[in-house]
Amino acid sequence: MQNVYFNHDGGVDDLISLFLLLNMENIKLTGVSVIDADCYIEPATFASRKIIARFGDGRLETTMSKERGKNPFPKDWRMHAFFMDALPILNEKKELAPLSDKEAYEHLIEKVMVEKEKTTLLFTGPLTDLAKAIQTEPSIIDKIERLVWMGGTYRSEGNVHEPEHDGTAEWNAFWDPEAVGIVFDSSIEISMVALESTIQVPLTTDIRQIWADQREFEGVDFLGVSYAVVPPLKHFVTNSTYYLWDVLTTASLGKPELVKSKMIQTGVYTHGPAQGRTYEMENGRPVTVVYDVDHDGFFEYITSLAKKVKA
Ligand code: AGV
Ligand code: CA
Repeated sequence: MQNVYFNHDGGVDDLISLFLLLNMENIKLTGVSVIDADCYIEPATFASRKIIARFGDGRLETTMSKERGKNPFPKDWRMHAFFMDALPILNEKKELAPLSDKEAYEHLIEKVMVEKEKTTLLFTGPLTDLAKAIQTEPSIIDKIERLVWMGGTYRSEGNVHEPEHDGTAEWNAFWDPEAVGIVFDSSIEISMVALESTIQVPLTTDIRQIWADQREFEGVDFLGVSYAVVPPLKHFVTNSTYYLWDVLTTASLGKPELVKSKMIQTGVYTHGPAQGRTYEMENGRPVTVVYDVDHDGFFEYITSLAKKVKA
């Protein structure tokens, strides 16, 4: 059993990650926090509490971050949280898992410190809450097994297409580049699931069909319906093309043999037109970066986790 604390930002793949984590046998979730980045925080928090109540241990606490980023996410993407919160499957039983009144960084510190064993941190949004936690309570570092983060890229192209930016950054890093700098300056072991691996798992119509074919399983239907709000990759990649970024990151925790990683020495730009860009440099901060994934094995794994939930 590994302890996992999950901080996410309420996108479709963040919330599906929560759902899948609750169905993994080798993982004990110790807390969940939501940050107001690629979502609106109220529906994203409600959706999290409903997912936990329906599919998990109803005592698991969720909390809301009060942090704000440098570069806001596009509104269209943030709206997905309202869709997720409104899904009938999450509202049928009118159950809500508990909400903590602590701020996310305090909740993170508390949940890590209270466990006897170390905790793995899973972050599928910006690193803002972790940066604040290590600045507030540096002693948590000794109790962190490692950080598994969806963010960054070492490709020449990122996924930020915004005015005054050069396009080299990944969004979670771009939202709060300084937080990435603070976490890189700490001694926490870091595994990054960067764009080099997530671009291998786009949402396609074939994947949708696999889920549609198995919708008699309530969990698989939940996957299919959730991903219905985002466009599939059909003709060419656009700014709204959806990949299974966070779900791949979460799956790499539950089943590490699905991915291949390599060590990179890194830095991050915190200001200017490349802000949020992670880059390779000699004598930089060592991180492990996932660069390859077993595509079919990954989709089989997540679909099999979802199949555990029958109607
Ligand atoms: O950069 C990927 C991160 C992931 O944590 N997010 C979405 C995932 O939750 C931002 C993002 C990039 N492109 C997007 C994003 C898109 N087309 N739609 C929604 N979010
Ligand atoms: Ca996310």
